[in-house]
Amino acid sequence: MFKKKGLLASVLSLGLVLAACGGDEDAGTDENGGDATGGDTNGGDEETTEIEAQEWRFLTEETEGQVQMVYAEEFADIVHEKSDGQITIDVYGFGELGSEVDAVENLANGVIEFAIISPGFTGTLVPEGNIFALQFLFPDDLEVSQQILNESEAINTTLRERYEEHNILPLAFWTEGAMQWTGSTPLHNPDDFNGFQMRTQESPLILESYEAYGANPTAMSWGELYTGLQQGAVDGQENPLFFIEDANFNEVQDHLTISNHNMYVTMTTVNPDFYNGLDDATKAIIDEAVEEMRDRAFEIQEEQNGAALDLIEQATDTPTEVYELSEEEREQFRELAVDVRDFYRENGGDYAEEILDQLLEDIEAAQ
Ligand code: 6CS
Repeated sequence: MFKKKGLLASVLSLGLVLAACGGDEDAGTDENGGDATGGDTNGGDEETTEIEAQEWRFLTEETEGQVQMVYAEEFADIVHEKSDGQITIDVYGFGELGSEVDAVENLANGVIEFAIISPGFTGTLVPEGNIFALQFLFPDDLEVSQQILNESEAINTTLRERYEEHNILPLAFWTEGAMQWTGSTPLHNPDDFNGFQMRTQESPLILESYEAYGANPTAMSWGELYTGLQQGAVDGQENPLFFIEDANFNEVQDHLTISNHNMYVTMTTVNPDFYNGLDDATKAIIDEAVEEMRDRAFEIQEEQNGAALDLIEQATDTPTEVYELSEEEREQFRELAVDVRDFYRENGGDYAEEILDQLLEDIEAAQ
């Protein structure tokens, strides 16, 4: 079982002897063709691996029950089980170890071992990561888009390397669902964004995208967003439905637009010095947990986003008018959004052009 924060990060000296044959069956092989569990060969038939008892920290940007927290808790359970109880991961939620931006720094400095980091908070550090802010870029079919996130070389090699240069190692890029708009006024076409105070994450390209619609975007932590919307400091925001409902933004917003203008992308990340310093057996446990969580992450978001619209519609004390954009209306936004790709090419760092061109090819191939 995962432990949800609060335990001392003591490293116990006890080791567990796992018989490679009876322990972790799919640990794989190392580059020498040997057992990737890194076991000693004692001259006999039995290879053994010692997994040292350890306690790691995993920080998310969300709160209990939300998609990232469910992900991190299940990830922790898998690692605990695969290590035969030797590895415990303490999961921390939003704000428990600083802001979303502090999380990026803490991960890179090794203060925490794992974090879920959304590229929207790394926009100035890793400009190439702004690619995920480009609206109407990925296919509307979320399963196809997730497959692209899993397989695209532009993302999993070229972009991943840019993060590694900043001491952030992305292990998986995954979606938390399609994003929708909420507003204090209706948002049906680009004119409705004229002068609209839009709350965004930190990414310069998210700001640019809303400026292209004529809005006045402001970056703000989601921890301040409910009050910001309630008091009119901002007029609206974008997020997947599960997040809008769970953070109660619908309570303080009269309008919800089903726009599907982009998907929310996040990353499972690890501190590279920590990860590269682990023995092969321990690394294999992490890698397997990451693989197992790929489909699970999709299911978790699908389930939560699937339930959220009904919950918003049932909240009749704080009614929110739901409007779904027509394809013609979406086309008006798409035309303006496509122009922002040039801004990314010019301002998205040295590899922006290469990443965008390769990704466009990957998207075409996937469709
Ligand atoms: O809007 C935000 O900032 C937050 N949205 C989600 C879906 N997850 C965490 C993030 O910080």
